[in-house]
Amino acid sequence: MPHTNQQDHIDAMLHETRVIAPSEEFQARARVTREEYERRYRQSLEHPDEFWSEVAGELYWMKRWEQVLDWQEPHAQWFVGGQTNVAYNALDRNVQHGLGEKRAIVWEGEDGEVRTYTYAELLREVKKAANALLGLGVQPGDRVTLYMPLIPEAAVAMLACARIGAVHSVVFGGFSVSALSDRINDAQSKVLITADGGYRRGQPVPLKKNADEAAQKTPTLEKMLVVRRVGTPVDWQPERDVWWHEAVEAASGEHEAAPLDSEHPLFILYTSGSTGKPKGVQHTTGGYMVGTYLTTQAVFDLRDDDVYWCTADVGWVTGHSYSVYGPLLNGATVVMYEGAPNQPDWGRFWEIIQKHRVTILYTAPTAIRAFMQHGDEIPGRYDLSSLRLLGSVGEPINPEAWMWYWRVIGGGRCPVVDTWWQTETGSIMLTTLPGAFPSKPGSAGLPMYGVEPALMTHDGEELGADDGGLLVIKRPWPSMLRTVYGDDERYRKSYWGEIKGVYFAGDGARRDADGYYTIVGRVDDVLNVSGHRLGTMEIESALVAHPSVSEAAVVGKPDAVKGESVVAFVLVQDGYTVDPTELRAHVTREIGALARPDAIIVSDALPKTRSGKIMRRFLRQIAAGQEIQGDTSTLEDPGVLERLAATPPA
Ligand code: 6R9
Repeated sequence: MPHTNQQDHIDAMLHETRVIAPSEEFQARARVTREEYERRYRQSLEHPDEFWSEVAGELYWMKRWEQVLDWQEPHAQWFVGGQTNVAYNALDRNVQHGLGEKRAIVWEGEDGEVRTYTYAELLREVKKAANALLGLGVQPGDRVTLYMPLIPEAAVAMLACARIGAVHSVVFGGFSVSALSDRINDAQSKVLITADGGYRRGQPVPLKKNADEAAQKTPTLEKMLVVRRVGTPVDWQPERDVWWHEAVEAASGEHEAAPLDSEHPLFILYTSGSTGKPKGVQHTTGGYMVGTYLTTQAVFDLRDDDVYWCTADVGWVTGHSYSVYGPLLNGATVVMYEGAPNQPDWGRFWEIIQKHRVTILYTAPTAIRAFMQHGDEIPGRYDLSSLRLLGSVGEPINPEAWMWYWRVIGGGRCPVVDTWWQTETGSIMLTTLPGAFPSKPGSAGLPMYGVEPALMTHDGEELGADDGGLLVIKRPWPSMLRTVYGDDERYRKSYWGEIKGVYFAGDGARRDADGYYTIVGRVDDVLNVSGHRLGTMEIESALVAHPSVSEAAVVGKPDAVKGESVVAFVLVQDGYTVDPTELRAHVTREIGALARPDAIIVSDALPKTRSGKIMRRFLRQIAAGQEIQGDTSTLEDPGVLERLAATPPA
């Protein structure tokens, strides 16, 4: 079994035997029955061309593909020769099918403001925004960085890019100035779309101010398009800055979606890996569209009258695939909420569900555990009877949180779909289709159509049922990443080079006799803090960039709410003292508050092998307050472990 940071979760899972079947009523109406899944799953593996042609054929193509898949490992091209446009399929196509008056986005600001866009209105906004971008000189293939709050303009901006063939790169609004400028520079973006600010826990976050600072270090950036959201004063560079409302208002409402090659890049999204700087995961048009369209429909059992709410910010892949593209491609009504779950109090989500009659809720285990900590009484005050399906994503969900979600939020009536996937996979890979199969709390479940998973050793030896191993995917799928932007070598090495001939996910998993997969966590140096991916290396680099730190090692510590918390071991630079408060502020400046260490342990040495490799395994044990286990004889100075264990964290 690979090591993971989530021993408690594994222990809980090993003893978990509960099976929760969907109600008769849910099963009777389910979009996908067990027979249907089994038939289509088999078809997707045995006759993939036929299967994927059927699915892609439900969408509109300006030119039909000539070949479904061209696989030159590790490079895939899907729907080769086809031309389409994701924004056209999400908007124009739905309007043509009579959904013009249907609500596309129901948005609620943290301050309580509500705005609604029908499909026809959203289409008009996107056409205008597309023209505004063209007016700023954006060409097909150009990169446009978005640094925005979760407001409708964020979705409009993404769709406008997709409409003209510009490649969006969304940077989460919680990231720092330097994280933003690094990502703009890596993508060589020409335009940055931002806002004066966005609300988070009642306070406006100064996005434009951060963007201005970042822009001092980004030579490729020509224009900044700024949405007025909070109305705070901002600095203005008239030759560079353009107000969104002025440019979009003035732009024409006529625009024909560009026919784009199926493999035309759609977006880049940066995510953390085990080494080096964040990777620009690149997705393309046709395959991503087909993957998100199909999975949203099947996994969420989507129907015409659903009110669908995925709580993810567009700064993460879940916000791309399941707050914007997947549901809009299916003509769904999407709820969007700008702010924090506890603003003004822990009832906010339930109030939104009650108010907008939400039927499908998709959120992260970290949020569920935080709600759980505040008791059953708060959700009990709201009418949650509109809900019919719940989803979970981002990290392993512990069985207790699963049961609470199912019982307290779902009233024991709503199936819970636990969905495993990654920035790199583009769409959901493993889940328990609601209505088709019973759920096993804590276990993601079965592969989606076209997904062929396996468990392997590092040497590529395939393991049987109930053996824990490395999770791999044995064949390409349409919404898979195509490369790491600007670094194809890294793409080859990280994903298709770890184990020969298969996609290496970086997660450890087990499989039971029914074929259900249970994810036990990352097997590399990637942390999952509140469902957000962070590389230990990234945080270490930020720490050693501070003058008081000469060396740093970062590990995760199991956390009841966040899944993992960040623990930093630091060595002091001669002549300095470490000020933990200042160091935390420094990491916040370098990366963002999400990477701030919860505990800092200042030491005179780190446990290293004679060859100088830091033994993080021991640091994890110390961080968790456990007894040291394992062979310490390879350490240069085994005594360091005792000293570290005796040092109180700051
Ligand atoms: C979609 C998303 C990917 C990593 C992944 C895994 C963890 C995501 C999970 C899950 C267990 C689930 N993960 N969903 N672990 N059960 N249902 O979160 O993408 O931010 O790239 O993170 O998150 O470790 O490898 P991303």
